[in-house]
Amino acid sequence: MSEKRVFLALGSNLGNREQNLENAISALEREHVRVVKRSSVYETEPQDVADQPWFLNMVAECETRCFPLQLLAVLLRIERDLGRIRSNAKRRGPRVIDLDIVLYGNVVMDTPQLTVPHPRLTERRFVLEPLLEIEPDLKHPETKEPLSRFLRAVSSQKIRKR
Ligand code: PH2
Ligand code: MG
Ligand code: MG
Repeated sequence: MSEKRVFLALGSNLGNREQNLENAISALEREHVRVVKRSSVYETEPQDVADQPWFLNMVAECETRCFPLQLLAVLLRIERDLGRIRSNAKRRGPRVIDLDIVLYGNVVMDTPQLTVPHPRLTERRFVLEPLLEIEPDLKHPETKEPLSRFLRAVSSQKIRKR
């Protein structure tokens, strides 16, 4: 299989947040997920669950030969290796590291394990802004809408470049 271009969202709001992002990038490289571009790091207001520390978020453009579900398995393993403990009671709550597939080439898929593009991509400034910083002309693979169109609707979410 040829290399596929994927965009990953990275987030951390527990422990040494910068270090957690760096450790995740290094772990990706070790797993043959080659990071070709990285956005700035942004300090971002928590969404969904407001009562938790602010996040550091960034987006990485990567190349990989992994299929989507293989890539997901790699990301979940890295999260666990970096100390992430998953709990149903704390969904969308604080985490050492979160690694999400935002875009996988132009793939559109919806399975119980994985939905691509990320289902909340267009609602989240902390994903859209770093993503468009790396690749301003990206379009939604399903609707072909320019992703930049969604920025205005999320402009009240507080984020700032570090
Ligand atoms: N992740 C969540 C829930 N809320 N808020 C910010 N600012 N950044 C995140 O990465 C984040 C969030 C669940 O994945
Ligand atoms: Mg997430
Ligand atoms: Mg996740």
